[in-house]
Amino acid sequence: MAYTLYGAVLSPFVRKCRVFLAEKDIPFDSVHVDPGALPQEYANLNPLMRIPALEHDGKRFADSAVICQYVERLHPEPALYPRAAADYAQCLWLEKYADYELAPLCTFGIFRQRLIMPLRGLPGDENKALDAINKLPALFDYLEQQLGSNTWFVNDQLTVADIAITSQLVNMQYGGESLNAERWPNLHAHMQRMQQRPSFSNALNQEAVVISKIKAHLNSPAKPAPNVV
Ligand SMILES: N[C@@H](CCC(=O)N[C@@H](CS)C(=O)NCC(=O)O)C(=O)O
Repeated sequence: MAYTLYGAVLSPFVRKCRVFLAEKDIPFDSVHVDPGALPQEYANLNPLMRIPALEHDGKRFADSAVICQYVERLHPEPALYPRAAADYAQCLWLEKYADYELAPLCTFGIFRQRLIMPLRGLPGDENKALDAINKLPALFDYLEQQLGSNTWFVNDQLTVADIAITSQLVNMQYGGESLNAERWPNLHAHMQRMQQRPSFSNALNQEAVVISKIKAHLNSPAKPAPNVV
């Protein structure tokens, strides 16, 4: 039975699910929904009116973390959650850290204020972006220390935590900020490693088209705004 993922390609939570499914080599249909203009019926998929949502086998699920866990149960290999209890908990913790600590800064603080608000013809709040930029180093210090010289964050195996963290950092980059490789060398190398995987690079290639249309529109509003954010 096919999977249908509802969302917009530049959402870090949608990207997390797309990369997760790609890592497991699971085909899925994408249905574009604009998080800024969700139709009322979308409440049947997610009463909180947020993306992503998943439809599979007549069932509907909301929230990227729930979606990834559901898919993992049905397709346990390759495992994207560690088996051992402590590693599993650490993986969930870092995924949560990405979704609830990085996201308000990288995505809602920087990306949304600098790209999405202007795209919608609204003024972005640059003070909010600057506040996020001031707060992020403490979070990067923590992640740098958690990663150490390991390849992946938990048990040196690729997990949903790696995908979730890089997904948020990508939105920060779209907002014009980059991770300082000298200050956070391990985290920077991890981000490069993650982005070079086919699962991630395919997603980013698809997104690059949208990003360049947004930039073209913001530089010259006569050019059409993409409707796929
Ligand atoms: N915890 C949720 C967060 C989802 C989320 O906040 N999505 C944003 C887009 S990046 C959204 O739908 N925002 C619409 C809104 O809040 O009105 C998840 O992991 O799926």
